[in-house]
Formats: sequence, structure tokens, C-alpha cells
Amino acid sequence: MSMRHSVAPDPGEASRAAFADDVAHALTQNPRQLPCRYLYDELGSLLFEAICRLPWYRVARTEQSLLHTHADAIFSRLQCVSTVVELGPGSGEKLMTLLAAGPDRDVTVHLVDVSPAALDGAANALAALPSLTVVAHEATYEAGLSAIARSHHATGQALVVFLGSNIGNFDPTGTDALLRSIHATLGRGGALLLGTDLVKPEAELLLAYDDPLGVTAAFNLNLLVRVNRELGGDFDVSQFAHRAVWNAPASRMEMHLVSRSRQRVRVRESRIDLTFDAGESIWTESSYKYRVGDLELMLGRTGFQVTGQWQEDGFALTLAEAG
Ligand code: AVI
Repeated sequence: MSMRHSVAPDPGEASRAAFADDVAHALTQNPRQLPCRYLYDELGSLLFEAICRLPWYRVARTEQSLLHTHADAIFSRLQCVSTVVELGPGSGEKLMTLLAAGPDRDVTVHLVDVSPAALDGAANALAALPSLTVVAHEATYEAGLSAIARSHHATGQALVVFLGSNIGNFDPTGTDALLRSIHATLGRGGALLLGTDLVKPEAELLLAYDDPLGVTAAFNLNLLVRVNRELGGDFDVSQFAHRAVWNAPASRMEMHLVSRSRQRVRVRESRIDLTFDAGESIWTESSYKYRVGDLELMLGRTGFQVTGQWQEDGFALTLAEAG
């Protein structure tokens, strides 16, 4: 395997300034918010890995089982894939499982993630497979997709892999925009493999996002720890409580941090000085859950046609072709 890095990393100062601005903007919205992409500092990423091992959060395990069982069927519906792009590769394990059944030819794999640690981990895992060239893009999904669109000259089919129900963390407008960027990068005839969590009974969803061990609570509260450490905030973490809510009309799980008392919070780098009422909350994440019909509509209106779908335990893997 050979490995290249493209798209220069953001210098630390610039990304901290962007974090400070995003926090200032989001915390002064009504309702108050914090962007979920900031949940994943080093500890946050470890806590998310721990969540994936909990009995109540089955997304990662079910998807891995689907990939393992159906990788051959997935590849049998594709024609001579020469380029694979994974958005948010995590540890690389999912792509490893898929590519183990994969094309019998040289393949270029593009990994797109904002985290250099995730990129290194995934590239190292993929090193076990022969005939791969791995290009790591330390970038947002949009920036990575445009870089790949500019550089992609290979003959053969391109496949974008977007797993883990990561798409569920985008609101509907963001989802359509991202699917359209994926379509533009793929071009006609390219394929998308999308992993999505499906709507299930509320009690199951609440356990998945508010687990009895408190790991998801720690994952959520760690966002305040990060703001304190990186931006000079003075959140009293013990004065906020994790809350998970099923918003049925919007078809999404929401995570919030609820103020336990009336309190003042300052964040130096964001230049904000706020007063929270008791019970006032910060909305930190949405995780959209889908019905099969929603997936077809969403993919259809962004230029894709569904060519295969595999389901297990309230989770769907959908293969779609760019028309
Ligand atoms: C990464 N993402 C798809 C997870 C989700 O289900 O929205 C993050 C997560 N939040 C709470 N538990 C897991």
C-alpha cells in the first residue's frame, strides 16, 4: 500500500479562531446551540468508540455485520470500481470489511476526515490489504470532495462510502447539499453506499442516546470541558445535565445540555458573557432517523437511483447510482 497526504492541515491558530467564532455564534442563538462536530476531540473520540461498544447503541455493530454479510452482493452490483472515497473513515474497520470482498484490481482509496489521528489510524488498518493506494485528505467532507473531483482522472467506476449514519448528523438542507456534492464528485455512473439508522421505538432510541452507564452523557458534557480548555471558558460542568429527546415530528434524536441552575458563563476567546436560566438548554446534536421511503426520496431528489438495499436490526445499507 502507498500513502499520500493532501489538503494541508489547518494551522492550529486558525482552527481555534474558527472554533471560538462558531461557539460565540451558536451559544447566542435561540435556542442556544453548540455544533456537534466539536464533540470529537481526543477524549470525545474515545468516548464515541466506547458508545459503539455499548449494548444499547447498535449502529456500528449492526452496520459491521451487514457489511460482512453483504460485501460480495454489493460488489456484484458495481462495475470495475477503481476509486473508493470514504467520508469519515473512523478506524478504517468498515472499509476493510467491504474491501476484503472488493475489486480484483488496483484501487485508489481517498479518506476524508478533519482528524489527522483518524486518518492515520484508518490508513494503517488499510495497509493490511494489497493493491491499494491511499490518499488522506485532512479536510471537511465538502473540501475533500472538491479536491478529489479536481484530481480524479482514473478510469473505472468511483464509489463513495458514507457509513455509520453520519449523514444523520446533518439537517435536511445540509444533507441535500452534501449528497449533491457527492453526486458532483462521482459523476454519472458513480455509486454511493450509505449507512443509515432507521426509525425505531422511542424507548430503544432513548436508551441508545442516554445509556445507563452514562457514557453518552460524558460524551456530551465533554464538549463543555473542551470549550473550557481550548477557549478559556468557565462552564461549571457539574451544573449541566445531559438530556436525550426523541423529536418525532422532525424524526430525530436530539442531545441537549440542560442548566441545573441560574448561572453565568464566560468564554474568553469567544468574547461572550452569558446568563443561563435554570432549565435552559444547549442543543448539541441531532441524529436523524429514517424510514425506507425517506431514503429513496432523499436520494432521488439529489440525483441518485437506489440499486440495492440491505437491512438488519433497524439499520439500512443502501447502494445508489448517480444518474
Ligand atoms: C457519529 N454519529 C452518527 C453518532 C449519532 O448516532 O448521531 C454520534 C452519537 N451521538 C450520541 N451517540 C452517538
